Amino acid sequence: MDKKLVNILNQYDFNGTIKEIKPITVGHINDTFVVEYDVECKTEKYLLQWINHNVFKKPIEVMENVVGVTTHIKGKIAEAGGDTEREVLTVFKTKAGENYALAEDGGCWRVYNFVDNSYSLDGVRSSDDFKMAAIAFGNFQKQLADYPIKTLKDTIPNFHNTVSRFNDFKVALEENKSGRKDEAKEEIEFVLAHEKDCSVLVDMLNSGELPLRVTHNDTKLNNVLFDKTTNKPLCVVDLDTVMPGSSLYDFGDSIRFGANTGAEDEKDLSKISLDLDLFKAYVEGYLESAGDALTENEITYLPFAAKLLTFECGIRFLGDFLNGDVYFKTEYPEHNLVRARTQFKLVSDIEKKFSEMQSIVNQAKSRV
Ligand code: GN1
Ligand code: MG
Repeated sequence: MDKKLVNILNQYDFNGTIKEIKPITVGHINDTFVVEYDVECKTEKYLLQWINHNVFKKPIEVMENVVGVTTHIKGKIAEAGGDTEREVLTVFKTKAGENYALAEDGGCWRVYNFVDNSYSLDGVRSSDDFKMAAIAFGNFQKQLADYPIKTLKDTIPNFHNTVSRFNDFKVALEENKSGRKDEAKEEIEFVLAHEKDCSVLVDMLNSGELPLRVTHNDTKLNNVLFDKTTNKPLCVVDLDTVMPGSSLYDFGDSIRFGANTGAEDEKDLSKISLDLDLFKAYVEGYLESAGDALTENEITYLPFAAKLLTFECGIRFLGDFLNGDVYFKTEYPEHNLVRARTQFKLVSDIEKKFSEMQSIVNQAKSRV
């Protein structure tokens, strides 16, 4: 067993003896392990995670946000008579009373409860799944509507500020650290031709035309846990990027990932498109759960947000390809370029279907 991991776990007072520490692949940033303890005749499981400090420069502030938010949500679940063990994550404290454990190399680790009898989806099985994910994220936003937003730390400043993302991209292009910019000529052109889109939501947030809200900021479908028995959503996970933002960020990122007919890293671009039925299912679920709390602009700009968040993710992937794959985990050298291509193909398809998307939103809105 890895001595470093055992030393981290020894900072907690969990019962029993460690039976196994299994790495699992979730997400492109942190390292995650499922830990099994033998406790008398039973096995108890925990989720151990390293917070990638190259991405989260202040992991302790990330943990302050996560604990604040999960504690707040737990209160709401208790009020509603729900299951506070399964409908929200729990962060365990170390023997020293901290929400994180530091490894000898300075790395910051945390332990969550392992939500048993649950699963996540990398792709939807039906539009019902996607509608349920929309309800889960809509509820998440509602549960945090009265969270003291000023106490949240901006753990990755300008995370969804697309103007600043665009500027970062231009720096990556100029520096061309990987020397690979000629491999991505078409994609670079695509990015530069879309500059004017970048400031739309940022400007509206700055002028107050869009309200600042507590947002999740990483609303991929696989960040919703479903219950194995009921197949209903249980809870929203991956709370590292909870920060002040626009509700449109969460909506757009959900569509980017979940309403794509192909995977985020599909090489065959003919498989990439926006599934309008899935878009409709998500819009309906989202407006059903959060619609009454949203402003007119937050509804009107839903189709645009789907396009913008997809574009933003594409420029982040392409920027990382140019920088030499220093941010996202990759499995092969062109992985980030492949990911960027899927995002830009999806943006183009959204542009073609934009008026249909607007009609879907208008229809769903009239029912709120
Ligand atoms: C990263 O690690 P993961 O997969 O949850 C990234 C998101 C991107 C996503 C693209 C902190 O999320 O912003 O949308 O990859 N998270 C961070 O799949 O940058
Ligand atoms: Mg994440």
